[in-house]
Amino acid sequence: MEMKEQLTSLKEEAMKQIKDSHDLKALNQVRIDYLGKKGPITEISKGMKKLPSEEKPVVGAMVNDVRTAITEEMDKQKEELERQALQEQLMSETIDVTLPGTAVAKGQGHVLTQIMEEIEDLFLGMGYQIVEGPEVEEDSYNFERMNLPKDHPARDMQDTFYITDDILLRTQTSPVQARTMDTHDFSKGPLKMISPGKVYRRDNDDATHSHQFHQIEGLVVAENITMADLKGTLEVFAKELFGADREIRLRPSYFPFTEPSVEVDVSCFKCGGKGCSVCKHTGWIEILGAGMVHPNVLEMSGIDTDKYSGFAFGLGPDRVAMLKYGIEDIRRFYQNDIRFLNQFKVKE
Ligand code: 2NL
Repeated sequence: MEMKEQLTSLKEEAMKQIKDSHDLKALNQVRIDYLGKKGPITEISKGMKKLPSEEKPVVGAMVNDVRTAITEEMDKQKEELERQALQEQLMSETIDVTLPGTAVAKGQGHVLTQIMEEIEDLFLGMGYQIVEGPEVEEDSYNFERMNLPKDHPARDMQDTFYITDDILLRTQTSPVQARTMDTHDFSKGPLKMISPGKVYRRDNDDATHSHQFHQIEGLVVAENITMADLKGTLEVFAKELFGADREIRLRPSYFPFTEPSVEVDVSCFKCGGKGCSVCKHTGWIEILGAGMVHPNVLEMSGIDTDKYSGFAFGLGPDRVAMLKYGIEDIRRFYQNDIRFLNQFKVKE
């Protein structure tokens, strides 16, 4: 009888200690203390030999019950401790998704890149292709193909960066257009292109001159192209770039590669034509040179001038940006002062 009481109190004691175990290590210690080789349950099992044979099965069953009860309680407690540990881990790893994120400093394209892309988009919309080409060019493509033979007075050697006798830094982007005219298949349709890019002049840099600047030239060659096509195209361009109220006017001019040649003015976007400091009180701002492609230029690309004619124009994105934003020194574009560049944020 003594043994049964011993077992009952042993069970109660073990149950209490299991409940008081707050981590897996403590729980495991309880297992060793009660169910281990040197524990009381094992001791009692050994002592059973001395019991009278009728009590053996009763006490034996009790020992098994106590062992099972302790084991089950320990499994339960283990599960509970693991659940708590997981809960704590989840809590500690919780992130507040409503917290404001880290602001990422966002840059933007260079102001000249912005202007050039705006002009490119505009001409893409009118079905033009954009063609780029080398900045290091052959003299023949830069000058001769533009109707400026080697002895021509308009070809100012002083103004050109020569690398060798016949290799130079291009002074305009027209060599790209000459190369495109050479290969264009007119049976597949008209040639409509613009060529944006860097150009070079051997100048001393000052507020209005830079030895490297930008040009966008346009060229259309097809059957029945006239001055009216040129004027209509440039009118659309001026209105899209400077505002729907803009008008253009053409003044006679001279370029060796166009005949006739014109200078193109846009009515002042600042004062609307009344006269202000931007248009120097004339109401007009000069933004382009243009004309009908000189027959010599077409013929040098093997184009039949009885069948085809074309117009061409050239504009300076640097000058357009200076006018648009009131920038008074062209060198600002190339100094890359972040305080200057950051003033031309792209609108979202
Ligand atoms: C300017 C304005 C111009 C052209 C560029 C051109 C291109 C070819 C044939 C004929 Cl392939 N012309 N380009 C035409 C007129 C003006 O640039 O002020 N240039 C000094």
